[in-house]
Amino acid sequence: MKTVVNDTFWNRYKELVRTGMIPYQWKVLNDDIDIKIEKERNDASIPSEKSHAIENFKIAAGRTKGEHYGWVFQDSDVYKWLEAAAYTLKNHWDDDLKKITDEVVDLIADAQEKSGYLNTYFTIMEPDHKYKRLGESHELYCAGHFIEAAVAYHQATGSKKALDIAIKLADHIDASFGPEDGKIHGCDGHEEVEIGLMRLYHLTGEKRYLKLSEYFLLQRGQDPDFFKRQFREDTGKPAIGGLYNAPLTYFQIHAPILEQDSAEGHAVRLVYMCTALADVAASTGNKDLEAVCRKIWRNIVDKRMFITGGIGSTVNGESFTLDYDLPNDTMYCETCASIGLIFFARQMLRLSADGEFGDVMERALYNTALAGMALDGKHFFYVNPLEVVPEKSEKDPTKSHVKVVRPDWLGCACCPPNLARLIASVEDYVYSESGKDILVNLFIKSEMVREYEDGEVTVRIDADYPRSGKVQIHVDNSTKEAVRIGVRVPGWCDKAGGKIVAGNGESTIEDCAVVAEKGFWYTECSTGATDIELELDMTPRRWYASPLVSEDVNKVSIARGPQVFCAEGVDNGDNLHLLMLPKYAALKCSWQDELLEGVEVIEADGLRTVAAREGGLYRTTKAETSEPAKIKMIPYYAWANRGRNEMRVWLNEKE
Ligand code: FUB
Ligand code: ZN
Repeated sequence: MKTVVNDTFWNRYKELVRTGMIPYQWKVLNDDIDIKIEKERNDASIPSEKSHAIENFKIAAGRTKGEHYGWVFQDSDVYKWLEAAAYTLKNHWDDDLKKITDEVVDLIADAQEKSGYLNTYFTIMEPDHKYKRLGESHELYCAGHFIEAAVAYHQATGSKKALDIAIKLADHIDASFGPEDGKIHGCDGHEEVEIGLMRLYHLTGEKRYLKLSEYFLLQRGQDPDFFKRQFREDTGKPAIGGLYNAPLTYFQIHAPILEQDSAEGHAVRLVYMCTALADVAASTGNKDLEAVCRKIWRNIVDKRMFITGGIGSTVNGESFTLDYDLPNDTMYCETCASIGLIFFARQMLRLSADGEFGDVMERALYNTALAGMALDGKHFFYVNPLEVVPEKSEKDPTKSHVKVVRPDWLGCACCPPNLARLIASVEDYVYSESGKDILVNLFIKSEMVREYEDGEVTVRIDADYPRSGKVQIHVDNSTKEAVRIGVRVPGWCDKAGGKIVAGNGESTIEDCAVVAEKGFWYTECSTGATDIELELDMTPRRWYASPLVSEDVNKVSIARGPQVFCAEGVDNGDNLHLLMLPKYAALKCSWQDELLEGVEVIEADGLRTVAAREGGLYRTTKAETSEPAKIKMIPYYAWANRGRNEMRVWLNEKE
């Protein structure tokens, strides 16, 4: 499948990655820019003087002298950047960028040890402690990111340079880990290598990589004391303080993976684990692994996901907590966690064509993932709140992780380059294959070509989504047989219509020419051209949380299409908790070209509680009155682009 995106909304982002994020991040990784790097929360031990990521490679490569600086997983910032650059090159060749990426690959090659081992922290600081503290070391996590980058780089440039390093690294890992005697019987504290190995398997067809990925997954929970035992036995100095006190759930090792049925622990780790698990399940047909994916998926989507597609309810261990625990103002909702959820959803679509996977992918993409970055592409959130009062973030230590304005960069910079690689490869999420069927998952203006033995099928989406709900899909089938196109009908849309125009005439989408199955409308497209038109009702909708979410009782959230909206102080004044949106107030939409690079705005006649002057902090009577207030909302992803101010996704509702 080859897809090219040509979309108003996404082209702006892709251009931002190409012209803004990639050059900016390159400078940051080289410490070649005057910016303020913020600690992600009040914790003096967080390294935030500089990035030093490229310098670490230079030292490991023997080109310069010095000590490693930064998190033990600092290398992964470079790898994710390289992966984003590779996708960008694929879409938009650029000799200058190619030259830089080539140099980076050469540097990485020099930093790789003869054995194939690759990790600057351990090469520089603890050469005798490799693979000896896997609970914290992130060695395999970094390896996974490099392998992913190398595959992308090879696919974009045709060069084998990075791939050779990746194969050497993967083979070194394969020789070091596994069930055989003499190998380490363990896995990494942070899942990721499993994803990288699967990508290498898909590219090379080498089954060893698939087996190794599966081994690492199945190893989770088999020996729950493994990380602590390694730590007790190793004499090296801890690279991440306190990690060994984390509960087993943090690492998803509390139970053998086949017995896990809920989303536990560190949210990014969990979704990365599930991404690989679903990939292995889809690639091998292993129904037991698939069942685990489905159970964890259900738990996330039914009980542990914020309306914005954010996951992770607490800063403590950046983790899930319990069902229905979705606090709007202390949550974590790390950008990387939503990105990981998108990866997971994409793999689930390989397991079955169920529109819900596309729904969640879209929710996470258009809300939390994009909110992770400012509209200028140079400021980033790590944590994505649904409710913010700036003073509370500044003065309440339990909210120190909830930033109010996106920093230039973060001590732990996992999110910015993760976002760059996601946006740079967004075309990979638009369509997917389900047997012979082609699925349209996202409504991004694009063209996709899929080759068959006797011809090809081209699918062209014409849309201005999410601004408009009108989606036109043109299919050209040059093969001899009919091909089914499944178009996702979003779960958020209760009114969808459309029509199909094929060689044999026109029919409405309700006709029997279209089969509805699990959130997809299927059309048989015979040889020749077929036009499918989908009309999604973009009227803003009121959404309510399950009453079991205590935080959201009597509150309402507004969404238009896939976009969740929020109210900001700059439009509505302070004390957003005093605003009330009447249950039947009309929600008026208008497109505002000049605002926030062009956004839909939703306005409503609401009310604001006027606090009674009399009475102290506590009263026996409710003497408050209310006054009319215009409520103005913008899409959540665009919040915090107009300075420090309050923000709220869930508003009080007035019956
Ligand atoms: O541990 C590596 C990355 O740093 C994780 O994925 C993020 O959650 C952050 O903890
Ligand atoms: Zn992150």
